[in-house]
Amino acid sequence: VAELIILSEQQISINDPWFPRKIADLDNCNHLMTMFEPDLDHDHPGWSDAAYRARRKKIADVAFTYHFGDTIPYVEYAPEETETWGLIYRQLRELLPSCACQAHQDVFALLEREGIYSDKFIPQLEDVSRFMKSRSGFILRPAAGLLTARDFLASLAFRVFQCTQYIRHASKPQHSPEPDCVHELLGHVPLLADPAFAQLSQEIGLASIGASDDDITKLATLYWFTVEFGLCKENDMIKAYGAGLLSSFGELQHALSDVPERRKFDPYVTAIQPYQDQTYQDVYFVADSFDDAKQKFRMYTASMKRPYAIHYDPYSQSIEVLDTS
Ligand code: NLE
Ligand code: FE2
Repeated sequence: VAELIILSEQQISINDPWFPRKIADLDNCNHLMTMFEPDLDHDHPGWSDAAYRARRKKIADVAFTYHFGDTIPYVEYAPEETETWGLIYRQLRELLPSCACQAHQDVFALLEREGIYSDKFIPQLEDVSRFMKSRSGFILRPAAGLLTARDFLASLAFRVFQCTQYIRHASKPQHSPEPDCVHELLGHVPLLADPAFAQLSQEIGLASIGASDDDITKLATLYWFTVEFGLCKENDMIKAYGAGLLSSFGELQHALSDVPERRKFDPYVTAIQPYQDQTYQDVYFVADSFDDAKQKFRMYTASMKRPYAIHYDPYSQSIEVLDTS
């Protein structure tokens, strides 16, 4: 892993950056950000819990041996893990009808009807991935934790969502600073299974391919304030479509309360807004509608500069560089 990280850093600093050309190349796009590792971060809720840390590592390690096309290994969750899941699930289930955007609610209901989601068990990534594939073409691949923005965004270009499989520490169910299976499954999956949202996600991914470090930072910031923490108007009410809100019953209520500041979504402003990732946000961006967010995002990515044009071929699941000379 260490070797890969160094190689990747050299590759992305040169003028003709390396990027995955075919979907199997995503096996090389699993570089982790180290900031939330419970072994390294004293503020992590699991810091003083050695058993939790060992468990999390065991589940996360699957990601390093996984290859594109493999069945995602099933995890046998312990009763206390399922209990944490159930507690969060029931809390969120109460809030979603009044707080979540319609597209999220529609797919969530379908997942329950098909018996894939329930408060009784943690869904297995392989089952969820199959469901998503049939709805929008998105698939999951296991990830060991928070990935670098470049690797994470690149996978979206191929309609692949890198997904953690371990669950947050039981002491802090209402909010986790890092992704975990609750966040991925309850926050991201319903919208990624929605064809229009899937299309937008892939476009964000394609915009990141071969982008400069500065553009990657801006795209990651935009992603943060939209896909993770975005709000949008629906029938004159403000609803959440950001996955970081839809997976945190603490922050979901905070975001829609009178406490935080809410500003109008404008990608050029939002892309440079500083943020922190330890606790609830104090500013959120509200789009006039879900479609408005998509339109504006598209305008922004279309105006990004890249020395060449790229094309995604869905039949071979590969990216072609078009000669623009
Ligand atoms: N704060 C979110 C949650 O508690 O589910 C996770 C955010 C990951 C970026
Ligand atoms: Fe996320």
